Amino acid sequence: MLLRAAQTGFVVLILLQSCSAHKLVCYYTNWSQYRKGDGSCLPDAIDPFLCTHVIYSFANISNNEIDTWEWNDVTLYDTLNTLKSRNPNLKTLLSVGGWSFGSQRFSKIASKTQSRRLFIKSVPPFLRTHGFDGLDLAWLHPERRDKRHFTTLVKEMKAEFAREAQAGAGQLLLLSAAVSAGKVTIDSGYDVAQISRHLDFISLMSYDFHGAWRQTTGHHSPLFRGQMDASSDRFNNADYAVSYMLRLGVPANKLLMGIPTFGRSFTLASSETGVGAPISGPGLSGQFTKEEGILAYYEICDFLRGASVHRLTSQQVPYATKGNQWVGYDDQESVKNKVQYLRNRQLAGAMVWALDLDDFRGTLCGGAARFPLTSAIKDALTAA
Ligand SMILES: *[C@@H]1O[C@H](CO)[C@@H](O)[C@H](O)[C@H]1NC(C)=O
Ligand SMILES: CC(=O)N[C@H]1CO[C@H](CO)[C@@H](O)[C@@H]1O
Repeated sequence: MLLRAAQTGFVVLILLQSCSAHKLVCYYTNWSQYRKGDGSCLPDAIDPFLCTHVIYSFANISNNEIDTWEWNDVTLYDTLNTLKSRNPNLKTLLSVGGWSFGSQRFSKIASKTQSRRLFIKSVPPFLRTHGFDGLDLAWLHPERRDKRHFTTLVKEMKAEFAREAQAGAGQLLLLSAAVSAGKVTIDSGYDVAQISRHLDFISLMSYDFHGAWRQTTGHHSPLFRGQMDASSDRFNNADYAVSYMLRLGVPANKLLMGIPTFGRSFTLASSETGVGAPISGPGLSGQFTKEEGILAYYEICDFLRGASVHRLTSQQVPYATKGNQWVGYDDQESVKNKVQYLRNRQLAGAMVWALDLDDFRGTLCGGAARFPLTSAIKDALTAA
C-alpha cells in the first residue's frame, strides 16, 4: 500500500515535471550545407543540449512514399541522430513538405484514400530506419478544399503511429505540424480544433507577416500590433495569431510560438527610413544566404556595424537601417520578450526557424557563445 502510494507520488512528480518543462523545437535546413565558407552548416554543428527537439527539413514524397531530398540526406540524418548519443533526451523529427514541395502535391496525396494510406504506411519504417522520433508535417498553405483531407491525414497518421508502437516497433512516434500564422490561411486551411487532438504539438510560424511583396517597410515578426498599422494589418503579429489559434481550440500546452533567427530586409525608395517608408524592392542578398530580402542573424550582426538601430516600442522588436537598406529582425532582447509572452500565455514553448541562421559558429555576432539567439530563448524558457 505504502509502496503503491510512493509509486503514484513518483509518477505524479514526473508528470508535473514534464508538463512544466517547455519545449524548444528547432529546425535545421538541408540546404544550409551549401552556403559558402562560414555559412555552411552541418548537423554536427548543433549543440545537442540547446533544443529539446530538432527537426530536419525537408523530406520529399515520391511515388506516394516519404523519401529523401538531397543526395546526402541519409548521411546528414545520421549525423543529426548521432547527437542523441550525447543527449539521450533530445528528440528528432523529420519534416516533410516545405515551400518548394507545393501544396498541390500534398493535396493530391492526401485527398485520395489509397495514396494517403501508402504515404502513411511508408512513414514509420522510414523514421525508424534513420533514427527519428517523429514526423513533422510542413504542408504550407493548404486551401479550403484541403481542410478535410489535412484533418484525415493527421488523424490516420497518428492512428498508424499508435498501431505501430503497440506492435512493438518502439516508442510511440511523435507527430507535429508547422502551421501558417496568417489569418486567411488559418481560416481556410486548418480545422484547428480537430488537428490539435491528434498532433503532439503545433508550431505556429509567427513570422513572414511582412515582406517585399508589400510596398513599404515593416517588421515581419512583431510581437504586437503597431500603433500605425492599418486595420488590414491588425492580424499581422504574433500576439494576434497565438490568441486566434487558442480561440479556435488548440490547447495552450500543444502550441509553440515560432521565433525567427532571420530578418526581412528592404531597399528604401526615398530618404524616409521609418516603418511604412516606401521601398523599391527587397533588400540586398546576404553574403552567405544569397537570397534577396532575407538576412540570417549572423549577417545582421555584420550589417549592424555602422547601422542605426531602432526599437519599435509597441511591437517590441528592433529594426536597423544603413544607407538605403532596412531590416526588421529579432535580437536577444526581443526574443526574451517573446518568451515572456508565451510563458504568460502558458504555451508549450517556442519553435525556432532556423538553427543554421543563428550565429551557429559564435564568431560573427561578437559574443563568445554559439547560437546566441537560440540560447537566449532557451535561457528565458528555463529561467525561474
Ligand atoms: C521529389 O519527388 C518527386 C515526385 O516523385 C520527384 O519528381 C522529384 O524529383 C523529387 N525531388 C527530389 C529532389 O528528389
Ligand atoms: C540544396 C537544396 O536546396 N536542397 C533542397 C532541400 O529541401 C528543399 C525542400 O524544401 C528543396 O527545395 C531544396 O532543393
